[in-house]
Amino acid sequence: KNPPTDSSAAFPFVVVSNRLPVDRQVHADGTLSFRTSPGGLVTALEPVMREADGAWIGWTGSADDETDPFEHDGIHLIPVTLTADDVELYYEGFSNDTLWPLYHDVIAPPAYHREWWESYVTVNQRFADRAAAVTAENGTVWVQDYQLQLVPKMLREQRPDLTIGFFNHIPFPAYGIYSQLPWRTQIIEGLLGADVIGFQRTADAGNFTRAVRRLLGHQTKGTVIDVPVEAEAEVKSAKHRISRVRDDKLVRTVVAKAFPISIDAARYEELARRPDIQERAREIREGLGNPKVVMLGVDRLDYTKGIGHRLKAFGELLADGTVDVEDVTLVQVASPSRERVTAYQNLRDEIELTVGRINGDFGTISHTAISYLHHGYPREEMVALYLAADVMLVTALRDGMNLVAKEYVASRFDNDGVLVLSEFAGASDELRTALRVNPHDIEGLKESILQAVAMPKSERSRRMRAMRKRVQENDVARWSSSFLATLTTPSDGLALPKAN
Ligand code: GDG
Repeated sequence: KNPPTDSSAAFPFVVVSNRLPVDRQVHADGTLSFRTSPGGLVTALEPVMREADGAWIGWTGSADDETDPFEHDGIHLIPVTLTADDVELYYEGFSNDTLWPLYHDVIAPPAYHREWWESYVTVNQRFADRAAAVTAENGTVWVQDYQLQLVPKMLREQRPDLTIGFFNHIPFPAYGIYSQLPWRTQIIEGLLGADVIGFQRTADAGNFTRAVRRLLGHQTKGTVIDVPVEAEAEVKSAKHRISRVRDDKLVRTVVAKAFPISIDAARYEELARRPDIQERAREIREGLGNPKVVMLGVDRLDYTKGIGHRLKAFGELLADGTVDVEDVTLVQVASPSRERVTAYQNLRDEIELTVGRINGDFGTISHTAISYLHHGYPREEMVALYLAADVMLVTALRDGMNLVAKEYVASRFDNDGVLVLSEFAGASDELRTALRVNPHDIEGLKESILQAVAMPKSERSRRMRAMRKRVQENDVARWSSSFLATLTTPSDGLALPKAN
């Protein structure tokens, strides 16, 4: 209906995410520049973008920023402006204080405010309009994550010629939880505007499909959902996804299935093999007083990550005398996150109080129980930490995937190190030889930590080899190519007879 408005800027492949994959930097002299932000998504999509002459639509991260579209490292970046109000209502409010806690099994109570929802609709429409304006005829748009769940439908309404994909990076909750959301039907309808909806785990895709049946009554079969075609315009386009069902009704077929995300595994191994990074790992251990066992936690400071449960288990092991502060030390990197949202401010206070207590109770002049670091670090330093850690603790209460678990595994080319991994992180579906734990079970968690600390070398190596194989084979390039293959090559069985 509305072809691209500017043919000079008609991109055949467009990615849409809340944030652009760059960070804005303000220099001492007041000038601005952009630096590619390190992340798996950029790494995965960079080659695809270059080959397909793609564009990326998103926010620069600064309120009221009106930067014009620009090219960076060979990718076309198209900024969407968010006002200070949008940031407060759509981003900090609805995205991070409604959807985030709701989708993570209400670990923190979600807040429902109608003005946050209204802002979510307005901002989603702005992203959809932008995508509609710059995507070439019959092009492909890939929308990312929970901040933009209404974009697929809004985009299809304007541009039925497009192939639209959506990937949800966080969990999708069971219906009993999802159904709390006052706007539950609108969100499901928004997502169903896509041709393929990707989730981290099979269970997430199942939860979504059940919500579709419960709320809209659409027929579903396995990973395929039949969505009745409403607008005549939809029939003309993307014919390969339209089929005729009972009573001569036309339906669009939408696929909802798991595509577990991953990391650039080779890049992590390459860093881990660098002599300077290995030297840095030795320095880190020395700085900690060369304890027998270094344990590590790396998380954004978020209530979903189970940092408190981890600290509780470690504190009790020290109190029981099962573990000695001279032998075992815990390094906890808690990178600052969403610092303007109250739940995050409270969490920080709680964690820092606990760390202070444990260190006060059990530390000695020469040995600290917990080295707590409320900073972000360069990736090189993260890899040095992974190499320095005998035990990696991932104790999330709910986590879409958890890339830290995969990064630890990818870095351990020495086939050593033990991963303690929550069964509530998506990664536990794949990393079957990790020591899998239920972080709510503090006794069980303590036992797993002790098992990790005492694990013989041969067992560590056997478990790590199996995990490494998995992460190397299923890296992030494989993730994006399998999603895009499903998106762009619909199965023959769904084809509409030529006569139509
Ligand atoms: C969401 C989902 C899903 C952390 N601190 C520093 C730093 N990091 C890096 C880690 C890792 C990334 O940030 C965190 O990724 P996670 O997957 O662990 O968690 P979320 O941020 O919650 O991500 C999650 C993911 O999306 C992808 O789909 O797996 O479930 O919640 O890469 O290394 N990196 C650097 N310095 C730090 O201080 N350089």
